[in-house]
Amino acid sequence: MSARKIIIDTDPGQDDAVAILLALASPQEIDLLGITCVAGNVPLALTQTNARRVCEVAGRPDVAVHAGCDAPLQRPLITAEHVHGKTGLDGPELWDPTMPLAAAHGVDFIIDTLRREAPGTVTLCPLGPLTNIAAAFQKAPDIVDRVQEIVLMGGAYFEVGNITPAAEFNIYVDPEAAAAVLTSGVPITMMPLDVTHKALATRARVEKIRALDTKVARFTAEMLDFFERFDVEKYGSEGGPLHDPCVIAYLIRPELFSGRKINVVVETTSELTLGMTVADWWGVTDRPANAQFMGDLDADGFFDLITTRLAQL
Ligand SMILES: [Ca+2]
Repeated sequence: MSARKIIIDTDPGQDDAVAILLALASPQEIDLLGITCVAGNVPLALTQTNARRVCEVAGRPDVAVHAGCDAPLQRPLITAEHVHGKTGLDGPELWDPTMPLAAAHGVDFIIDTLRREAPGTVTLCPLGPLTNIAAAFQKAPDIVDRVQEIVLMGGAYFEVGNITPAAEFNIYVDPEAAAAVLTSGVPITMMPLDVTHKALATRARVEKIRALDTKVARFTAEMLDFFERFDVEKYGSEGGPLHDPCVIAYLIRPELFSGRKINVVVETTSELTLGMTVADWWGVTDRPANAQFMGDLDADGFFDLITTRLAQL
């Protein structure tokens, strides 16, 4: 089997960083065509800088990192420095990246790539608000049918919200973009909080990564040391959830995950539940399924995969 071509669309973010590292460490399964950055966890100037830092840590300054949209489609940006720190990548000692930012706008890179590659051969992997993806579909409707699949981190149902009582952060920041993507007709797999909250970076799991004693492993462990503080205080869990790497792990080992093909609709008008992913888990409507909505994962298998792959960088 040849490696699957993907574009990672991201707002790093410590968990985004681990997702990028996992992709770069898995060339047999994943052909990373490029990275597009979006405003989300922190503003765009920081997310594109952080994405380049992550590529440099991995020894891959050749990866094309593009800056995309700096604000949601219709709303002011909401950020999450309270989770990720003021840089978005707090934890390790940071530096100014020397690899250049690619010239093209992230939205144009998505459009051009989908037009250039054979139809049905490029998977989009959004790890932040869905602004860039929705903007690309809006600007170039001809590319929608050419997408193989969208595998995204976002949404929540039984786990309810992490930015409001009803909504998960990525969907809440740009609900109009999320609604556009979910009604696009592209095959979609979602990693909601229901699954990512089971991917806990416990102390023992972080120490296993640190014990690899490589540059990438130390960088990752230091990020996770910082990242866990917020969630342990908030949820009393044993470690921070590694949300975004679920997307990449699914592409490598889908059997680690289980879920249902169901209908998912994004709330875009209610003040109370804005950005909620209304997931018809029990099939109580006759609305057609539009997403594979994940609910569970083999957390030990997931961390084994991350640890063995990071060892190869
Ligand atoms: Ca993210």
